[in-house]
Amino acid sequence: MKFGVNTFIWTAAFGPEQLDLLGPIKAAGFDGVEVPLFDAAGFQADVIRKGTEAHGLECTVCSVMAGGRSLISSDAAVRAASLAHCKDAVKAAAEAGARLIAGPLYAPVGYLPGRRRTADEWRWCVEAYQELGPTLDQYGVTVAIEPLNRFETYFLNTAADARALVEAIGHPRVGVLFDTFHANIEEKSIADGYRTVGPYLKHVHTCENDRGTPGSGHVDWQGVFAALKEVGYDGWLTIESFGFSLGELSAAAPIWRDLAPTPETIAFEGVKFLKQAASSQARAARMDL
Ligand code: LER
Ligand code: MN
Repeated sequence: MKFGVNTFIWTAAFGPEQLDLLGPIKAAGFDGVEVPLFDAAGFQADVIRKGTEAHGLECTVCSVMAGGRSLISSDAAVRAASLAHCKDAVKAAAEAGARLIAGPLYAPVGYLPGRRRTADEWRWCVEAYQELGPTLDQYGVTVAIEPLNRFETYFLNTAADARALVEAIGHPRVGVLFDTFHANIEEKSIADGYRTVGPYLKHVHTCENDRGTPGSGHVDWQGVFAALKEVGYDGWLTIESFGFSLGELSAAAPIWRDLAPTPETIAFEGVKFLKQAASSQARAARMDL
């Protein structure tokens, strides 16, 4: 498995001013960084590629539907523009050297119309991803769709629904990002959520129940690592938390207090804990044999 950190902990954008983050991230033992993509046009693929390569880091991309975009809008023109944006985002991610673009790529985070999703919305989402498939193949990029908790979306909340969605899409480069923070709110058992996603699991956000330092709260990490082993997951474990100045994302995924003394505490203490938890799980699994 590979360990990553989402730079949302520090910043909403990643450009030349953020390159100083990469040395300490590498020194803390991470294999890669996850960089934000709100708008393909403003995404600094070249800076990211050169910066990560220079530090021996890999890169994944976390994206959200910003600027009024939605793949499930009742307005066909909005859906078409949003799909075009997703195609541009896939190309931009590939230019940055990323093989994975992940996030709640269906509706804006925090969009809550006060009703359940409709069959039309589900169909529009399936059709959009089926149309995105050839672009994913062309650029060798996988997309991992993230269910969010009920306070951040009404469209996709659970492991079961995320699996049903990617099964309906039926493209090998479309899978699920499953985040322990959301699962802690929506699943009866976080570990069983990972078992439900099973073979469709393409990315993991390893977050504590309050988005503080992994290992400092009540997420059942032993259970999570056992489930990841059972489903044969060998991808990224990426720590995600949010700073206070991420524009519309700060409003939609709000954190209004310090969860640790510094953002670095969440990332750098968190990765130590996750590495230890992963290796003790591996030891326990060997002893079971
Ligand atoms: C939002 O809560 C989240 O988990 C992110 O991965 C992307 O917005
Ligand atoms: Mn997440």
